[in-house]
Amino acid sequence: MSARYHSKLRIPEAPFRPRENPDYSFLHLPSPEDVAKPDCMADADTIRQLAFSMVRVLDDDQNAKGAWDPQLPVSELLEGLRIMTLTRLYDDRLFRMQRQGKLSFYVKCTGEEAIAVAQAMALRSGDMLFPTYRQQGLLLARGRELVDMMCNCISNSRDNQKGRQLPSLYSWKEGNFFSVSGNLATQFSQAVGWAMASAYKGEDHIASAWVGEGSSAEADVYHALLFASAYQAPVLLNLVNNQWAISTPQTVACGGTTFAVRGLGFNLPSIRVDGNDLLAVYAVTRWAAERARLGGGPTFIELFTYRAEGHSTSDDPDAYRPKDEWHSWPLGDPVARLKTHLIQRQQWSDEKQEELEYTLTEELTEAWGEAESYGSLQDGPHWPLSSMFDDVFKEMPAHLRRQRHQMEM
Ligand SMILES: Cc1ncc(C[n+]2csc(CCOP(=O)(O)OP(=O)(O)O)c2C)c(N)n1
Repeated sequence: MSARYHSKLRIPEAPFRPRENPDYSFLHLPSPEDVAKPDCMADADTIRQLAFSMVRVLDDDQNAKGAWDPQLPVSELLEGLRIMTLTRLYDDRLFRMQRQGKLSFYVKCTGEEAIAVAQAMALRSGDMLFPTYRQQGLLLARGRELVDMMCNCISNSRDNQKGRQLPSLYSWKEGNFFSVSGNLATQFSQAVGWAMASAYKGEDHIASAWVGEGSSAEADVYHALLFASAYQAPVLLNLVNNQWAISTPQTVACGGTTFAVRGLGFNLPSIRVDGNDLLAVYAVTRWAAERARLGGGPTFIELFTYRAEGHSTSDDPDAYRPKDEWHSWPLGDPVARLKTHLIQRQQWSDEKQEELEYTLTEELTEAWGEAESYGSLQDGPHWPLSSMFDDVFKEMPAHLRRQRHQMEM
């Protein structure tokens, strides 16, 4: 036995734990002007640096700078702010309803609103979305009725999933929003398959999938990257790094570098972007969508953000991270940042934001009242139990017919 060799195990840790003072100054955040914007058909190998750096547009003072500025018209920025604000207020309302016993469960996306909203704005309505449970902003941006989303969460008679899904796991066929799966990471392979079919048929629709950084430890993600790369499928593969997978810090799934670099091993253009900057997320998504539509294949995108609240209504983040750590997050609050940007351009004001929040709150109150008119969690009406046998097989097999009959007896 040699005394000179000692293997060493690194135990991945969170940067800060409860009662510590979070200080994220160790993060390297380039200024928007430091990151070049390549042509969207650039060879993946020539733009490797984008996987290590970070695309930003809004600087620390919320001025738009640099080559990635998408130069969106003010009307679109205001619409982005409106939908992000609606997403936050919708989450707050449904969270409160859960605490009052009117929902069984809920997942907020607080702090991450810019991702879904900007990406929905940058994609076309015919593009197919394969989301996680934290992209409710996609639905709101695509115009899903609030009442329908709420009925989905209450599991009442108007729930389009007939009470079979956990609240927050939405599905909206007409909006090209694929059913959210409780089995994490399955959507990555599904999106690649859908995109391959779209290209095979010669269509110009592309697919976009999202996965959390924790779920990116699942092998499904790498099957998807391989197929996307081998077949050059027109798909956007978005990894949302919100720092936490319930109580597991991102260091466990990461391996000490950026998540974006994973795409490089598959020869995919791989870009890391400030996920709390609506302009930057929009610009990167447009770049990748344009590439996919022009036949340039997939792009792997790491959206760098922070999960501001608990994982879900079943979680207490104060048990594993400093209280209010979000306020120390150097990339700030996406809603406040866009609001400040627009105020500085004299296109918005605090008073207008207050007015907007008031109007949206009224809309939410009205929608909740209407949603409960289709049934409440406590009193129903709910879908009949026997309906669980429907929609599984085109023609119901004999053994299921027998089981349904037994249930109805
Ligand atoms: C295949 C699978 N493994 C584990 C779980 C349990 N689970 C649900 S959410 C979650 C954390 C996911 O974290 P992350 O992917 O980082 O996404 P986030 O919730 O932070 O958006 C886990 C482990 C699951 N639903 N499916």
